[in-house]
Amino acid sequence: MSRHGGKLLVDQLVIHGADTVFSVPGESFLAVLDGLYDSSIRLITCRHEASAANMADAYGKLTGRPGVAIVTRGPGATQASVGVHTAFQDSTPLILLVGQVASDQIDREAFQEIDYRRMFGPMTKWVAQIDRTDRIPEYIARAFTTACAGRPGPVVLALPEDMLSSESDAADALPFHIIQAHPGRQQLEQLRGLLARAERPLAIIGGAGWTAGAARNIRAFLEANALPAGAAFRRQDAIDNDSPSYVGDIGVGINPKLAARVRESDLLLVVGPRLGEMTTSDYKLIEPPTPAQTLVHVHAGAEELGRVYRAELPILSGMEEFAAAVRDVRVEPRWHDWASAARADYEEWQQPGPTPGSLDLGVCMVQLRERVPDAIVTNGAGNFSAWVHRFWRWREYPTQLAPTSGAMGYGLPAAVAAKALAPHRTVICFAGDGDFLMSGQELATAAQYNLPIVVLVVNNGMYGTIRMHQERHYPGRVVGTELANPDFAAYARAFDAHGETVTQTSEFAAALDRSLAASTSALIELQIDPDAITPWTTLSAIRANALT
Ligand SMILES: Cc1ncc(C[n+]2csc(CCOP(=O)(O)OP(=O)(O)O)c2C)c(N)n1
Ligand SMILES: [Mg+2]
Repeated sequence: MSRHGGKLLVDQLVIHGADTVFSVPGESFLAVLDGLYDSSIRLITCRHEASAANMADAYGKLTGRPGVAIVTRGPGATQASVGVHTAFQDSTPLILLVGQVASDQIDREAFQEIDYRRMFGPMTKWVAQIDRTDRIPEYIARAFTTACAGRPGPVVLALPEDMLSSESDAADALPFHIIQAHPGRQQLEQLRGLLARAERPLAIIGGAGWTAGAARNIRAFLEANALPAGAAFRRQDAIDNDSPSYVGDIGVGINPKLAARVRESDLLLVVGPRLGEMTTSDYKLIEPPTPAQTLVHVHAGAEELGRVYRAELPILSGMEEFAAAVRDVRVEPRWHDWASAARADYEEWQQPGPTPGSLDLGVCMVQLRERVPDAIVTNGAGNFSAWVHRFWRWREYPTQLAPTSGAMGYGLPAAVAAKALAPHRTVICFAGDGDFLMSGQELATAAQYNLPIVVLVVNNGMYGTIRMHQERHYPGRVVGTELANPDFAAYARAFDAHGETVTQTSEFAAALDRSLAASTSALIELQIDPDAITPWTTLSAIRANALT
């Protein structure tokens, strides 16, 4: 059977299980679009390539299978690169397909030409160019395999135009397999021995590669052994936050009492996270290269084990494989008091405290939790997300879509992708006023594909995170961080969405109910006091502190 390269490529995507593709079209890959024309794949056309790539990242986080984005040459690829970087830092399986100039023009700096190997090299697991139509099945199969094997991550494939339009009678590939290691029996025995000798053990759960089943298994193991467990930065859904074992997030804005417990613990059982800068409070919470605590580090990528931290017991394993194996490991816990005190600290930490201004975000979060406890929650970057990390409760995997890379503009496209994949779930996107306008135009995509989401824009009139750092390091010298904002509710209405503006805590619940009842997307602008810079301190206190 002879097919053009675009059709051959789309057929391979279908074989490997892709059901949705995110794109901004380009004349460089017309043959792929033609292949999509009568395929089973749903094509979601976005308003910006960053969003297409971020949607593909969200797809990868939600399904554990590569999200696929297709973008055009130079301008498309450069715009999409933020999503590739996020997928790399977040260990998300992602495949970015990029148009490339025709092979007889290559290396002339032809129109929009880039050498993708050089451009994407440091932020992908693999980047290649498919030069022969008949090798498309081989390259696409390898892309899926590589994106998911071990530590997941992004793959970029460049597609020269003439390679796509040429015909080939190449045969299809077989569906790919997800390749993960299992923990050895001896390692589990060693783990049991280390736990049995511990007095103040603490687990840190996070990283990529979790599934709902793995989350249940790890919870069963933690609860059966009365083990307290924190969540790594923006990985708060791998353990049910209602579990008596869950003790809070170990990331930016960590509960100081939890930070003290990490330091005091004598055994750290780290399952999944890399132990990056955000989870280790700039590598100060846990000492590199040899932590004070006995470290058991379970990770899916061999190259991550021993990269920064020397573990007493490194275990190379996928999360599903480890969680299934550890589920029945039992020790006699000697740390009931330690564990219940850690949980009590968390419960206390989740109570909103006093905050400046008439709108208390902490109280809004609690009301939101009561109304839509099972929502999928997304966010980008900014101080507003500290309220999400602290006050939301994730109860099920996967329900958190947030960039550990700290990329602004992630939340809205992630929410659109989540709604496309889980149309019956409530999807809530948190954004800052700065964060939101980096991808606000995707409200058009939500409208076009009838994917109603609820966006909460926390408006403090500034790039608050940077202002906070400014006040800390150069107090009173405010520059480059102020924002003059549009009327966000009116902006939403321009996209046929429901728009609300809330300035008082007491107005929030009703505005939320109206938004949840809307048949379209909805946006609630939450105007907060700019002094309320985090849930635990104020801008004025930071400045005063810096001046003394
Ligand atoms: C794409 C990108 N650009 C810049 C930054 C640096 N940055 C981090 S947080 C932030 C401010 C976010 O402002 P906003 O969304 O209004 O949230 P706030 O901190 O005010 O709550 C900036 C500029 C970033 N993380 N990502
Ligand atoms: Mg702001």
